Amino acid sequence: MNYSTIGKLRHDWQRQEVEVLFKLPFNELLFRAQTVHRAFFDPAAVQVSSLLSIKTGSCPEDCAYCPQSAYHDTGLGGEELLEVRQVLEAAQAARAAGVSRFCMGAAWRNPGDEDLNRVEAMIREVKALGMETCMTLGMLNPEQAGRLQAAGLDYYNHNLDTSPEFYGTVITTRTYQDRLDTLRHVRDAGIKVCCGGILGMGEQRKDRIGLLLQLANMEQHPDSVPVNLLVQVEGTPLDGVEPLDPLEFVRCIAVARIMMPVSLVRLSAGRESMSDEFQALCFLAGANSVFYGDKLLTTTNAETGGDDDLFRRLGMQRMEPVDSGREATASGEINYRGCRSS
Ligand code: SAM
Ligand code: DTB
Ligand code: SF4
Repeated sequence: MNYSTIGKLRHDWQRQEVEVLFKLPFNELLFRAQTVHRAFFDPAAVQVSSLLSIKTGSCPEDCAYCPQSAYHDTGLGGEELLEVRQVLEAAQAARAAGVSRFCMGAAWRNPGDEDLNRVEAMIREVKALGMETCMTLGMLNPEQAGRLQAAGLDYYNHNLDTSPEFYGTVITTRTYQDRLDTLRHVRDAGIKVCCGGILGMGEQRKDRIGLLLQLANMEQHPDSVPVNLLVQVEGTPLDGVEPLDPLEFVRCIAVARIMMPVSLVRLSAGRESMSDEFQALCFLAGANSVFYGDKLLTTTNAETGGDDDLFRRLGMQRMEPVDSGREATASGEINYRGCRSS
């Protein structure tokens, strides 16, 4: 790696150079990722988000990993969209637990225009608590993205999930291009993009590289990159798939950090099955965000008591919202707000 390139955002990554990164000796790869990480972030700071499922189950999509798909019998019933008051109560509890960003997810293919009225109220109420807001509601058209932006939404989560080549074996009811289109509408509306994927679905390294290339070669890197480790759920087609080697997962985090130096890289679903040492390696590789709270959307998360203990033992502190802000100019120079800039 040419260290003089640290500080430049690149959008022209070639498959071959990413393969070279993956093949580096583990210690060399982690050293490089650490070097990049420290150029832009305090390595002891971790951004903390929490999740709430605002509309659970009976989803019309067939995502093979997901317990909420109506195609799979996972014992989850379909629920109605929560009331604003219920969402507010959950957000207040998260704020009291020191969470800075509140993420709300709905098991929809896309939101209906009527649903958005209530969703907009949720955004306003949660923002009024002084928290950052994130929504993941499925596909959006440009008008819907504009409405969410006007309501004050900070982030929209919409994952590419895997490489374009592997995608068709996981989801058939919506295309890769549909996802790219939604991401474009979100970006054009001026909402920050949260976009990542899932590892451990039986994909090969070339697919993990394919996903990272898609993310890092976007015109603007996603502001936040959730890296999920598949949570295997009984009744889903991916239950029982060969688990991913933890060191390969750590390599992916390191390569994501190198390719997207100023993005928050979130250690997302799957932490419950990871040892403390596995998670510590992920933080060393450049992960600097987690979902905190006893529940993800429908499955259990790592326990908060264990997380508090882990952060204390690792000497990590929670990042203030301002620390995750950054501005990259057209020339690729970065003006970093709140975090270390050299
Ligand atoms: N329905 C919306 C959509 O798919 O865009 C939003 C909610 S969906 C549950 C959000 C993301 O959660 C998915 O894109 C996927 O990456 C992740 N996810 C779902 N089930 C998972 C699982 N079992 N393990 C890991 N990640 C999962
Ligand atoms: C993301 O990438 N991971 C989160 C969030 N975005 C919405 C969801 C994880 C879901 C895990 C399975 C469940 O709890 O239902
Ligand atoms: Fe539905 Fe989202 Fe689950 Fe796919 S990932 S089945 S779209 S809730």
